[in-house]
Amino acid sequence: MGQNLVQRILSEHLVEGSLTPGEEIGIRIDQTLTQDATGTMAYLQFEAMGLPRVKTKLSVSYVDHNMLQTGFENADDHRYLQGVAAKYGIHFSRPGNGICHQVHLERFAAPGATQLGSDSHTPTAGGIGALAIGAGGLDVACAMAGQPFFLNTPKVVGIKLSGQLQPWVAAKDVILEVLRRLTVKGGVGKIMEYCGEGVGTLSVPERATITNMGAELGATTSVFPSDAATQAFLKAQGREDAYRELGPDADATYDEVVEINLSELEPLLACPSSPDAVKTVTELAGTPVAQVCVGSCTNSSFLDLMLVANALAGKSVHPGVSLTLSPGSKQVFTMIGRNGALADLIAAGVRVLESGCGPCIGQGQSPPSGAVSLRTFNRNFPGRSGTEGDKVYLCSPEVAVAAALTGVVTDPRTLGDKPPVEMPERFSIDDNMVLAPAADPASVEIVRGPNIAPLPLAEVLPDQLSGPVLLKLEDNITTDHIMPAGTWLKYRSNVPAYSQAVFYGVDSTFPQRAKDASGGFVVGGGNYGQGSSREHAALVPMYLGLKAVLAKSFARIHKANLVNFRILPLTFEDPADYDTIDQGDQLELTGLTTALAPDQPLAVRNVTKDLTYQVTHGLTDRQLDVIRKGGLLNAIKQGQGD
Ligand code: MIC
Ligand code: SF4
Repeated sequence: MGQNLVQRILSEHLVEGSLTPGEEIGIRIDQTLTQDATGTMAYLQFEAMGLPRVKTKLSVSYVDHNMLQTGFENADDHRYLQGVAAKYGIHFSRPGNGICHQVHLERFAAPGATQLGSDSHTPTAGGIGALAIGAGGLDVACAMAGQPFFLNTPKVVGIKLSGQLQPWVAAKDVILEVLRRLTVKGGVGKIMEYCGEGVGTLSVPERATITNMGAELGATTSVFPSDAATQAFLKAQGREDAYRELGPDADATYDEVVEINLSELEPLLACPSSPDAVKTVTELAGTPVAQVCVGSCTNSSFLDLMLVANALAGKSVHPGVSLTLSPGSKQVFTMIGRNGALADLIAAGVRVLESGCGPCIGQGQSPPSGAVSLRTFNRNFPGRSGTEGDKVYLCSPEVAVAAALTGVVTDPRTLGDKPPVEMPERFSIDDNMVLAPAADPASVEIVRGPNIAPLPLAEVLPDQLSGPVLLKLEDNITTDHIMPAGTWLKYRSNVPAYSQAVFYGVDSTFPQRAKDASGGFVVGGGNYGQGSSREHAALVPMYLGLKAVLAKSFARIHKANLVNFRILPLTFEDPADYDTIDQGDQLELTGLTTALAPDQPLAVRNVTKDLTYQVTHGLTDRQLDVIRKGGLLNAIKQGQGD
């Protein structure tokens, strides 16, 4: 039987296990990427492994998230990252060079390569035909150390595209349509492989918008074939050598198939506060808009910025709207500067920000209270913008610019002819902001400012875990709920300082209560830990004594992070048990030394209610070994697998 594209790339990189859905496999990782907000932890962990140099074909360290430098913290982090990169054989993309995923797509990503990144939007590179997966920083550190990346063999969903996008309908509408149909839980345990004759109508940056936001489905990753459009993009980047034609065999099959006719799509918006709360623009037309933000790793390509610039040329931003624009990379920023589009944007009244994540991760531009903000980003989780009760809608640059002109949600198809935007034959290429590793690593001194705090480690798993339920939560809790970013982002390298922020927007008494009780448990609903890859959502609660999370189900990356930091991820066998637990109940797990085995349920005693719950963990021998030894770093230090 023929292979689909995912099976082909996975089998080319398989080092452990077999490709049976649900079974754990280990794959070789060709490339890694980190960004500053997760990178400092990843490199502290890599350093703790004691290797002289990374073992990957290519590793890149980006600085794009923590850019504001309203204090010494971020600058300390940047300097630490630069030193580590030089010493250990990692390329360093300096602040100002752009958002990791956009730059990686432009300059490094390769069809058929495996890529692991400490950021959940790493799948952006699926737009070029790479199998690119987001993971916690420790897993990325392990990949840099040359170890396989372990995952459960995902099911492969074929998303069959036909037809062609109509004017003013965009790639963003494709992924919003997929989210509308499948929801934020719909991709868990799956990889989305785009196929069908509609694929050929989309350029690489458009494909990258779709694979980027596939993260919001909870999918392991998303991937497009590598074809003539891929070759043209690589050629325009001066990287034709990286081209490799890659697609599914003619008789390939998929575990599920979703069909989308591009011709039938219309402009869409994701409503507050979930990327799957999708409505048509027509349904929302006329809603007053106070802020529009263009940018983020989803929609800040040259094509996106040119569309906005051309639509605004000679016009003015509506007086009721503040319009910001963050170019995705130095490359696109330079190009719109040279071709005059930047002048059109500035003249129209756009607030041009530096090239980085910016407002997407709450680094400035919080919207006014109670007002609508339209963003071309990928996430609108509650409060992520920095404003409590925010009303953030996600949309294409087309819908964004229409609202910026009129002051209300507007169907861009009413704006007349869509201005033409051409893919350049040659992008502006200058990698002067990517520093190569040092030729003489021994001479590099790594500078650790006071914001780089020592790495906390868990202890060996005891036979018994007991304590109170510190918090009970509903479905779809995000890592933004668990470990907020925004103004707290600067403490990513400082776990004791960051620990004050655990569940801040949900219950700001959590850290103190956790400390007073010497730790305890959290109870969650379905899809617990969706969203970001930030391992801080496991590491920092571990620091406060979190022992286990009991939930109806978990998001993939967060579950792996919990294991890495020795927090048991437990799923109720009977979801109705969730209803019988309350905050404050005393829970107890005993006999763990013998009870912890693959496929063996555990019993959790609710001492307060005199009830016993059957829970499962679904962990493999390898993962249980990590838990027993007190987390992955301890396991590595003790020679895990020896
Ligand atoms: C995000 O979009 O939530 C982030 C910030 O890029 C995160 C990484 C982080 O928390 O540092 C992600 O997507 O993994
Ligand atoms: Fe940065 Fe936003 Fe992309 Fe995360 S989603 S990498 S914060 S631009």
